[in-house]
Amino acid sequence: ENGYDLWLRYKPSGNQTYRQHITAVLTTGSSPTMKAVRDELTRGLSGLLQTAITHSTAVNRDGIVIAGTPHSSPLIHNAGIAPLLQQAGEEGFIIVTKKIGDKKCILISGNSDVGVLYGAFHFLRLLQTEQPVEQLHIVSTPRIKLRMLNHWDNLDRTVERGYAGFSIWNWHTLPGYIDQRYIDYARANASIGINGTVLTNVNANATILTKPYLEKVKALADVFRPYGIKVYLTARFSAPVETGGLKTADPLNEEVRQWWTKKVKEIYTYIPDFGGFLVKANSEGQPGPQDYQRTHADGANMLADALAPFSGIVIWRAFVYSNENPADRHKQAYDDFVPLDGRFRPNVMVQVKNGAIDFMPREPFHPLFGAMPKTPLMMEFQVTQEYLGQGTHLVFLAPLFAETLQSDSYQKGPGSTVAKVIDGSMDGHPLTGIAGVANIGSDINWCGHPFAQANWYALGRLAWDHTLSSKQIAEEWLRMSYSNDERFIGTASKLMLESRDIMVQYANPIGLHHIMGTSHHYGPAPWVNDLNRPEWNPVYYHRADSTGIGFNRTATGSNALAQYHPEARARWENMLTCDEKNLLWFHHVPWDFRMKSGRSLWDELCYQYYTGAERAGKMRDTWQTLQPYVDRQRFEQVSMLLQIQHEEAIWWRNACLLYFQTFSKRLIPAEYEKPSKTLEYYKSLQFPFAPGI
Ligand code: BDP
Repeated sequence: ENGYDLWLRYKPSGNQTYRQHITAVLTTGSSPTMKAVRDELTRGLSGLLQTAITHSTAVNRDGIVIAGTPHSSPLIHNAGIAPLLQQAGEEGFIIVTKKIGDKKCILISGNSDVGVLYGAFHFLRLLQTEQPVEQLHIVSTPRIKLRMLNHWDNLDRTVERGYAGFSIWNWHTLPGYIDQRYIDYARANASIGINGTVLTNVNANATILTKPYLEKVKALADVFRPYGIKVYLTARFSAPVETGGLKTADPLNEEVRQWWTKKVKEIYTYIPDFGGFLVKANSEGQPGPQDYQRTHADGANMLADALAPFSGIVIWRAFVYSNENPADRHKQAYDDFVPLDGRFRPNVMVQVKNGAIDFMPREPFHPLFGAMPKTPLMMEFQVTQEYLGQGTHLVFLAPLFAETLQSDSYQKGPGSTVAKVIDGSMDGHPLTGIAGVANIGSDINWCGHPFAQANWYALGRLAWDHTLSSKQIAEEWLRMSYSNDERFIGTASKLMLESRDIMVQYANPIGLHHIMGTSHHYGPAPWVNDLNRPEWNPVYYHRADSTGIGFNRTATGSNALAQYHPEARARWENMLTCDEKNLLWFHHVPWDFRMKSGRSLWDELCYQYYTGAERAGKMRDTWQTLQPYVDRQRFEQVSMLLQIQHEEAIWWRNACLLYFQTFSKRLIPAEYEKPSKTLEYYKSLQFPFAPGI
């Protein structure tokens, strides 16, 4: 198997009872979405049940799967399910077993066609994961309104931080040529409830807003529409200058405002349900309103005004930092955005990365969550593993996503979780969203590493329902992507669930962060100290010296901790009681500091690095025991990648410990095998050199 089918493989089910319970399909309605429902049920059921699926027009036997809305189907309208449908809301679905006349049927319904589509995919998921279907009573409704992917795809088809080939958008052959991939992409997204996609990189190119490209974008939007997916674009703030011939992009300038108004109108002539713009402004060299002494709110509101007549929205990113804030990059987004709370138009969302630095393997939640009650904040996770082993390491991200979502901001008392900020329940926002920076590319298996598909899957499932456990998500994905064999599931899900912790241990233990290689961000380079801006250098973040290591973000240091609610920061502010997972994130800690384990900080650092690397080796060994359950191609791919991961875990361990040892002046405890190479050797490695052990 090459992985192209993702989690929609529809292999023959081991459950023999399904054929009794499912005898035919009856769909109503003729919209393109209902056609997609019919096609997917036919495809899924014929694969799973290994039988030709009968399409029925009347309820003339038991076991008919009836799919439709009460508007298109009198059968459903009269089935007595109105109260359930009310609970399902606009995009939700119900799946219930019901007698229609004297026939026992399975009803898949929703208030909209796309709700039915989500229901159909969920029903197929039940079968794919071998759940009982005799007596179904499911009502499901998304907790988050905008469930999005952000592609960082450039128009030349390179992908910023993409590790799975080139962009799947073939701008050259669009709009005339519709690649089957676009349709399968839409199916995969709809199967996990994703309903929005930003096609282009946040480091934006204004060309996407020109006519020839809008025609191409329209072609994609037309493919995605039946699957409930809206298209969004990144807007380069200086587009009026670059493609409009204006002298300025000042958001308060009348000509500029008119340019955007006209541009937005034009976009909607091509794409009547266009979602809106995602904007990175005044960040890492991108143009923005501050170039004209205007605020982020001025910039966002100008675009929001242009989009409002069409119900479009602006998603304005809070990922900002600049040289002018040398004390601590951690603080800038909060400092810039909190004063603007209440000053954004209702159709603006502010998109905040999960942590204040940058998609690190482990970050405390971003202090903006809960601190801007008047503004709907959208979560930005990174599905592509820029800082988590990129295309070669198996790291299942659901635990990372869940850790952030379950963090307590305390902003409205205990239980004010980040999830409640994001799902709008804390401050009563109707507009809510979760975005994931996509890991999708032109590789035959979409995501590069066979297990990276699980992170795309997890993003969608958590955006639909952030209360799902990482275990459930891992197991669903494994069952659908590999096997329902319990022996496989038990071992493989454990491997997935531990993988992120293991990665943190061998790369960024005890709260270390941003110590990776320059620009490519692959592998360790904690020694780098010569980059132009202080906050680009790893040494800025770990601050190792003869006395200790870590970034003092307490009141005696940068005081970034003050940006958290007092009860939230209580977990971290005292070095003696600080949650050790984040200790060096918040404190500069003496080398001989006594850790909870009884070890000194230096010994603990060694322990973590050695244990992490050893556990990475165990992941590889565990995978070998799963050979009987996995097809040859994917088994071999994962085997090779886990071998690389183990070698690179040792690379991380040795490079970091040898370097930090130059400050600690302490020995690596005798029980550990000594690094076989010198620090100079590790410093000399050039990407993409992957060292042997
Ligand atoms: C950083 C990436 C960079 C992105 C930036 C962003 O290295 O490529 O452009 O985030 O999110 O982590 O804008």
